[in-house]
Amino acid sequence: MIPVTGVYVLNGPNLNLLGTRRPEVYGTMTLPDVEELCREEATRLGLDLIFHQSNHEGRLIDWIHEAGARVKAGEVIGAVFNPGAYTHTSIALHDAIEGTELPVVEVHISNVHRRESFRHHSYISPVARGTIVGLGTDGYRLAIDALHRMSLT
Ligand code: CA2
Repeated sequence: MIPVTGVYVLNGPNLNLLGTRRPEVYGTMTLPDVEELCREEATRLGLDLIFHQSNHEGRLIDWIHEAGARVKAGEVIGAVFNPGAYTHTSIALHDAIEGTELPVVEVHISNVHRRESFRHHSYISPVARGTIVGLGTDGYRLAIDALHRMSLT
């Protein structure tokens, strides 16, 4: 029997507003649309999708701990993570990823390097396996694919 394996997709603050305004920066897809595209990609790869969004740092940390424990149990391959503005502020999220050794691919819908200088630094990138920036919501699909490829090596 083939074991069931999952992938987490975690979204930070204000990403529930996707598709409601600022289409020139974030595109027109809503967060439910992003969940649907992630589910399609996960299903194509034979993975279960665990998709969450929270505006609360502690909730995101709890999911990172949960995902890290499930990677160690062989139940999931890692997490795609768009930490929103916590990218630029959160040592706690950095420590959670480092402490759990959770394989993370960091995703940003917009090209943060073409935006305000305060968006240029990420506390997440040093503890991520890789980062996808500025490719729109397609970045989520690419990140799931990248985690899947990493899990095969
Ligand atoms: O580009 C990204 O994915 C970001 O992680 C999005 C964050 C931003 O703080 C990061 O610097 C880059 C913001 C998410 C808020 O999304 C909104 C969507 C529609 C309207 C307002 C906010």
